[in-house]
Amino acid sequence: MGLWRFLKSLILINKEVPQSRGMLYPRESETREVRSLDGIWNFVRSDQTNPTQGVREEWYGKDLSRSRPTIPMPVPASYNDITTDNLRDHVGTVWYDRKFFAPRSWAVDQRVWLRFGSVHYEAYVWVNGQKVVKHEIGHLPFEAEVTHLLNYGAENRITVMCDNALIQTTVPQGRITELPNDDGMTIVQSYTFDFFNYAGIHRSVHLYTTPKTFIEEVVITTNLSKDNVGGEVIYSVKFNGSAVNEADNSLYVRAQLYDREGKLVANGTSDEELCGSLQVDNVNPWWPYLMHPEPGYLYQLEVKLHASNDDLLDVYRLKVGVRTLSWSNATFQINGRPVYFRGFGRHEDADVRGKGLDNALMVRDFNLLKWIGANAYRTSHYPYSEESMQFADEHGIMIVDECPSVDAENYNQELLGKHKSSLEQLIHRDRNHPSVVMWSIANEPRTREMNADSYFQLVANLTRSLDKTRPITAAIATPWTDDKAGRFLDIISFNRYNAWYSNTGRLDMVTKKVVEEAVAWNKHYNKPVIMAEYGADTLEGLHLQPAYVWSEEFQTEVFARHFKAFDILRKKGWFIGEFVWNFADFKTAQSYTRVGGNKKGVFTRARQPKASAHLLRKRYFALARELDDSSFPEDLFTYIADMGKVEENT
Ligand code: BDP
Repeated sequence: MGLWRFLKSLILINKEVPQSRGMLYPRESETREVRSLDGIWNFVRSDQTNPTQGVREEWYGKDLSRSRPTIPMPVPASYNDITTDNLRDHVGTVWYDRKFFAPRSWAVDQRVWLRFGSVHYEAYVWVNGQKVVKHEIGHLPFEAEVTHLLNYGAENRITVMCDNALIQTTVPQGRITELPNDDGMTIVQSYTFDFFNYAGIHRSVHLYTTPKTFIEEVVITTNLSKDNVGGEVIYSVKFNGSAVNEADNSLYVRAQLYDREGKLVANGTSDEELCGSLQVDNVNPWWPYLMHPEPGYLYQLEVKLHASNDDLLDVYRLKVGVRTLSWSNATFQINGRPVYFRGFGRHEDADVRGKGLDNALMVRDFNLLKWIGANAYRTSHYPYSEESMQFADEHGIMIVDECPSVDAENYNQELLGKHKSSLEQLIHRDRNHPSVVMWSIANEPRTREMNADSYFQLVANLTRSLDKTRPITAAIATPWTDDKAGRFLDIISFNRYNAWYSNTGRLDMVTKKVVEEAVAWNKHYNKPVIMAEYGADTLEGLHLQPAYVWSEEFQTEVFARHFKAFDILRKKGWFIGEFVWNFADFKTAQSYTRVGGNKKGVFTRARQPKASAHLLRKRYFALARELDDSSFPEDLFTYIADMGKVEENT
């Protein structure tokens, strides 16, 4: 590296990131129609050694099947585990297409939008052969207006090229290398993060209509009076399009708030900036699961955009939870009450469909979260589906919302730009969810490396500038002695695998180490501390007594040793949460440390409990009873004997 390039690599400059626009979750209303394009699409994989061939040969100009033989591919789903050949390990571009009709009625006086919930990692989209949109970074939605490209009352074609290649300037990072194999040379994708790089059209594809002048954005914040009796919903709306007549610049918004029973509880008219606030008497605040008998209380906000002559232009409805968050150097509070997080790190991962949205799995997972008494999870290590965020709102599950940066290293200007952009897009998408209580700006970044301090200062500054209502964390594994990022966070989260990656098998080397490390983090930064990951790989059905690594007994014991540490730490006042790694077993890249994937799940990949799940359930409900006065589920303890006498005497 020349001297100049070396010096340049030392300096990271704060550059603006592009601002997201629109992207409200597609919802029907009296002014909007929504159509799903989910289903079976046609699919072609490119030649790995010639990934841009399809673009050069303009495959998007006609049906894919006229350029290459196609195979059927479900949307939404990862494409990797659908076929029986090695599509799983394909590196580079793949193509999808399908046809759809645009009804004649859509031709008049409206706009049509094409929206993707997420495509991993990079997507190029054409409609009827015309380029529509390009989007980089998986797990985040993107959309474009296609009004001018559609044939109304006729058939249309949508074509998507998706590229899964990860390099040193993508988020997350990876490396592509060319290696000799038995047939010559082959392209290999490698990455350091510990989950399979599933790819494809992962979430739903929608067409939706809006009026010509429409509600483009709604931003909500909420307040509560000290006694939690009075609530306030503050809204700010942006519209797009010209007012009905050119001279008419004075659009306004009517906002109406309905409770769960559909009763109107507040309404008002916006100011000229389309902002306003609604006061709610005897409010039902949004509470986390088990912190209140009625958790996840949501109101419905109806936003109506009017022209100055009172004509109704557009209507959009969204759910609103009224709650406040506050934090200090020792606590995190919701509605003025301290929160202790009992939760999980998770993955969007399942057999066959990989990271594809699956409503059945999502509902099962929430049933399990509630069964086990958890009140939170981190969207490790990327944004989860919008549908799951809505579900968390409704069920009172708190979310630590993580951007897709995992194992960040070799900090450089381009990476910084994309990392910041991923947070900008995430905050834009999730800012209205009451369930989102914290932003996680990275998982296990290499924070001892050169430039980690200026890099994370810039990432944290951007996050704070976009949302001051939520604290910032990052899950750090670098020892506190070497870490350069913690000082930019509000809450310290650390990941550590005592008795697993360090001192393997030594159950007697857990409790003290966890206590010592948490205390050290707190002393060093004077901030609240969460243990964001701990755990042990466990092969379901493997029983070994005394406990031995990989057995169900071992996982259970590892948990118990951590619980002891957490209880010592809770007394110190600044230790605010425990997150098990992981909710369920999940797929990883192939490695000799992974038997069919990462097996640190408390549930199997098929979402059945391991022995540790029953122990964890007892702890989480015990904590809920101690801290939030909730009651035990009837089946929490298995009957063993008539304990009446024993209980009476204690
Ligand atoms: C942590 C990572 C997580 C891994 C876990 C493990 O944050 O993604 O899956 O270790 O190795 O370091 O199980």
